[in-house]
Amino acid sequence: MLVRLLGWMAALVAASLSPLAQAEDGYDLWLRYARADDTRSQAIASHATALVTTGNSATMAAIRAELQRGVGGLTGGTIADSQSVQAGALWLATPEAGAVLPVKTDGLGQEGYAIRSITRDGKPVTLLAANSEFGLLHGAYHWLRLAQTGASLDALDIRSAPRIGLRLLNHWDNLDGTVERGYAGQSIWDWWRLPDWKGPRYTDYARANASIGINGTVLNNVNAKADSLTAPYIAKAAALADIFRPYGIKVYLSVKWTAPMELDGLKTADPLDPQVAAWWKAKADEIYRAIPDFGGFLVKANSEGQPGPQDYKRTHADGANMLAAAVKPHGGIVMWRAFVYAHDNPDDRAKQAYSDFKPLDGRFAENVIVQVKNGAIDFQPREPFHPLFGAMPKTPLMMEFQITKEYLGQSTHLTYLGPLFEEVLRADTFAKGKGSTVAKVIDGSLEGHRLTGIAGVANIGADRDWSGSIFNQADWYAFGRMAWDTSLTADAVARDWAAMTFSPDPRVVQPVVAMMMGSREAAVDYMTPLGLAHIMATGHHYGPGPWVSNLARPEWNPVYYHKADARGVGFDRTRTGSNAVAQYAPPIAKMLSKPETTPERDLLWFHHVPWTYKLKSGDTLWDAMVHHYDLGVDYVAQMRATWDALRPYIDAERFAETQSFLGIQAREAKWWRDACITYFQSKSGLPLPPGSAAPAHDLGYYEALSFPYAPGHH
Ligand code: GCW
Repeated sequence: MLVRLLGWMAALVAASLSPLAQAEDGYDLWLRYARADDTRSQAIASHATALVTTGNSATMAAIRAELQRGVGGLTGGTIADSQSVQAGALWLATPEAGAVLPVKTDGLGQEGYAIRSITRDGKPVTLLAANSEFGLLHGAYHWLRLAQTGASLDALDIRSAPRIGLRLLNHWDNLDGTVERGYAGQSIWDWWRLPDWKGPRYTDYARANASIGINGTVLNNVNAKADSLTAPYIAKAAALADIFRPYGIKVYLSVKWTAPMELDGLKTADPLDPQVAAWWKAKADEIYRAIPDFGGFLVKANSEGQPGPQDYKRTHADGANMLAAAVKPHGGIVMWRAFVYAHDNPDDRAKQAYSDFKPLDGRFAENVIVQVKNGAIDFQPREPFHPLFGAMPKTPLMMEFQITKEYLGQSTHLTYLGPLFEEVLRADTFAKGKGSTVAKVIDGSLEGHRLTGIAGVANIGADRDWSGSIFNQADWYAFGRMAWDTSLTADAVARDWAAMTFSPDPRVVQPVVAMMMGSREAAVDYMTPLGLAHIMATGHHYGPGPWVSNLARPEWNPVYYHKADARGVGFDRTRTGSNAVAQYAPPIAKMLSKPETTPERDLLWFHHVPWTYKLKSGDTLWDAMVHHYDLGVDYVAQMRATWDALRPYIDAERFAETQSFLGIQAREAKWWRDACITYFQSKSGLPLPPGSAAPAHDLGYYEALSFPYAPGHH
């Protein structure tokens, strides 16, 4: 027995030394801290000869542990704790610690930090200064990022503070462990075994989020169950809050509007009923007893069948304000979603949120923030920015992005979302003249709001690699970085991510970033070019279904969105149609009122255009559409070739997974192209432009495909 055990152990030791054991499964995300080459490793070590910190809080312990882990991994050495500043030390200090800091921390707020190379008593040191330990934590991650990406650690003079206060993940995680629109396995919240079993993954989740500046998480699906507000589930949420607290991450819950009726038998959920208000107040008190720094509530009401205040002839403001009063004494907030459209409203779906919410501007309590999706329909590969941005100056609005790629290839397509985030944040609403960007609306600077926020629907699950694919990790990463600093470019963020995730070697970073940067446009091209939207197949929203016309609600059918007929294609949202363009500020509305002045990328979103309409290139709309579908397919082929050439530089496991997924993407991009071209050709009746290959099958073939077990659809 013993002999056998020893044999086993020898085998294990051998395996851990062999290169195969170096294969990576993606669990470490961008915090791998892989050993740097010798020159680099020495440079890092010389800037981390000692770690000078004060305080014994859990946050300080987390900072020290992360720096140890990081420097240890990158250099193979250790970084010793020291009481005094020595040459090459990393010195972390807050003004509270009594230090007279040679760096001003004014303007850094409670989360920002400064990193400066200074000389202290004649010795070169790196000072990391902040007003709070959370600021130090973020600064430590910044320094580690510099170390990981091969950036210089000399002559540093960095100041960074977020402009947006709430930078949250929204988990659409259900209590039964499934994740709505989740493509990375089951929920990471092990509700069943919480609050007793607190697995290490929760701490790694907090580390990953803190490293990119995320400071809050909504634990449960907006399609909420009342049960999440029962005592056992509050205790479970409290256990998670305890783990996240040292990392500066607060916990929030989605709530179901009718919880007082479901849980305690109240006769109504009318927000103006005193008993209902009292119930929520008592519930908030109960939550805050368990989670003193609980963030607040997120609410999906009167949307897609969820109950809400309108069921009692009250407004969204009535509902939000009642909940806001309940959490206010504790400093909590309410995030009220504007994603609403009603089955009995025949108006253009794209107009309904604005129509419902715009009249409520100025009617929300001060601790309410309205959460608006980036576009007016639903997380499409491309949408024009939501017309509510800039249209409710008296109400703080927060952004809702979708990190999980419900409509962009889910877990297998490589479609980097950084460019989508950048495009939306930089879009100009013209609400207060030129330069009134969406970023300025949500950071509060345009309209003078102090409550500010941005949320991303998480793409995290129990899969070993967290996000369902290595490249999907980049979307989580980019969301956090761009939420912290909306002026970052998608390209810069991709560079950091690629360097940390794979290697800082330019032979890796350059091609990986090149693949990533065009990948979202490629998905637009092979799925919904020129402003097409929502032509995905029923339910799972994965593959193409432009022909679908049999669903109960008109706006659930792709034909509602593209309106293709023998004459042309597209949704007329000008005055001759739904007039959704009038919801934008006058300069934008004017620009969008004519096809000639509408950006071509949004053409069919706003106009029904003849198939023979001439685009700026001189091509007809039909030819251009086919061309875009071809471009998308070609781009995926290029990504495959680029990735194949990276084989020598990437570990076997992550190389193989990405290679396989790119194969899936290539096949499916072609499927999208062929199915859409076949369908639209059945309307246009026009031949394919020269050089464009005939689709592989006829329309009946594509229509017959069905995927009842596609993941993420619950
Ligand atoms: O994107 C759509 C999704 C639903 C989702 C809804 C929402 C949580 O298809 O799955 O429900 O939006 O955002 O509320």
